[in-house]
Amino acid sequence: MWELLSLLLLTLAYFFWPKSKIFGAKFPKSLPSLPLVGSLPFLPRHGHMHVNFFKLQEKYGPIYSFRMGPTSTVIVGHQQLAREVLIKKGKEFSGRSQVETLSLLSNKGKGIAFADSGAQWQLHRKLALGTFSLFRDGDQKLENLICREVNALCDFLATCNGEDVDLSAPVFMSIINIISLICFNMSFKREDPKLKIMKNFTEGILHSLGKETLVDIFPWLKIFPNKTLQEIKKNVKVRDEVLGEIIKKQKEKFQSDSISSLLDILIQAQMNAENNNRGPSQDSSILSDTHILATIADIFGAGVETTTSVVSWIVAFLLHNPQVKKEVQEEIDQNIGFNRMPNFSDRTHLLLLEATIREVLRIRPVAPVLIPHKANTNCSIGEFKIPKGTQVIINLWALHHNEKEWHQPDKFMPERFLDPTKRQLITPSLSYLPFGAGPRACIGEALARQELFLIMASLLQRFDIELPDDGKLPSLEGDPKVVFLIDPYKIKLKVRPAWKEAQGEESI
Ligand code: STR
Repeated sequence: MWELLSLLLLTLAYFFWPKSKIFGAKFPKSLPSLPLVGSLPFLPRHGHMHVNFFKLQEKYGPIYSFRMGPTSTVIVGHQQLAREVLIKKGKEFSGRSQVETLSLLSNKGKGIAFADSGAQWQLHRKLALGTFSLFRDGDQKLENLICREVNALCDFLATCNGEDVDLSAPVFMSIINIISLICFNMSFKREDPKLKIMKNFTEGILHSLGKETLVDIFPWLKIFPNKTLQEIKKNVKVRDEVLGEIIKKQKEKFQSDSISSLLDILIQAQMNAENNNRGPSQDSSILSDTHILATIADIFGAGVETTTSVVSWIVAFLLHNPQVKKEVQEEIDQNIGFNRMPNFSDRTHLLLLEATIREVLRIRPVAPVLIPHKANTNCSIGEFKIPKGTQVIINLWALHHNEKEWHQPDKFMPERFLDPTKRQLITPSLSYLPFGAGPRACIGEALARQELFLIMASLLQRFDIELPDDGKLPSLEGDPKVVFLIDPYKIKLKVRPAWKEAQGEESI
């Protein structure tokens, strides 16, 4: 019986083994594949996916393909080809395929991050990008909002002086407040029970999304009960209730002459679309309340999870590299001192801190394979033909760890982003795209960079960051979900004597 089955599989494999010549002269070289299951049996099952894809480049080159169930996927692991996909042919490759888990999360492809390219995605992306112009100057200036929250964060952390703490929880609360101010023009008190609920559902979504789930490969499996899908559904339901309630409350307060948040912008667009002279316009069907909720949920999730995780990575790398930590602190002491808070223009002086942030984004990118793209039309990458509907994955990990571009890529070396005199920041290689690029580039890059800089500068100005009582260093291995998370760890924060002294002098 088994012999027969093996023989059958081998015969089938022979006929279905991708033969590039048959497939049309130039499709990227493919991993072996079997009928129905595709290349699944030939994909490494252990270790991190982005690392496995990177290793496969040794055998298959910088661009190759595999089949998963019914679709072909192309993996790109070189900066020149990646730039062609993301920037030069950004429009052609701006599609997203609808997989079951992401479809649950985005309410069938609504919102921005997981929406397929089209009028709805374009409009919501434009409105979300436009929101940042509300926070350019005046009372609502983004930098001031962030500084206020960071100051509150530091005040809170000072109450944990000398204790072992998991930094990510308090940081998460502050980042939620910043994103709430942008989305709703409101913030939460640290003890508000809603914050805990938000932390739970965001973490729940993130953890269930990253699990290896066959459902995304074989969509028809969804007819069987599936624990992961149940878990996502449960968390999405709580999320929609919590955000829905806030949206409802804020909507009642809406005044068209004072637009001050992403929600206001979305409501205004919705009203304009509905009150169009010629009756509801085309836009009104893509600006329903559920569309608004989906966009807010995207910005919320993206704004919170990413920055919180990067702060944890930076602190972990500083603990592993105490010399860098010391030098960054000296830089802060010399350029800012202890009598004022850091601001964003200090970025031109705190070069080692800025280089450290850039290096962490290189060595542990937030999204090591970005979010898969899809070809909207028949097009090409380099010399290869890519048929419409093909999934294209950019392996950012491969770009950031290319030995030809980066000297000792696995080593943490912030100084690679500085010129030899250490007086200027440099871009040492084009093989670096921590925020992606092109029409799908991260919307929150400017926000993230300000948050990371101001949080790290303020923390290091005020505290010494040390190992916890058990002396355990955080693991730098990481846990790649949709966001490349770091395993939870504890640290000890101690208010710096020099800072205390300066505060004392001030109050005299
Ligand atoms: C985090 C968990 C959550 O509650 C909602 C979202 C939706 C948007 C996602 C976000 C997630 C994870 C990080 C993403 C973001 C959109 C862009 C961002 C994937 C799943 C990145 O590309 C890093």
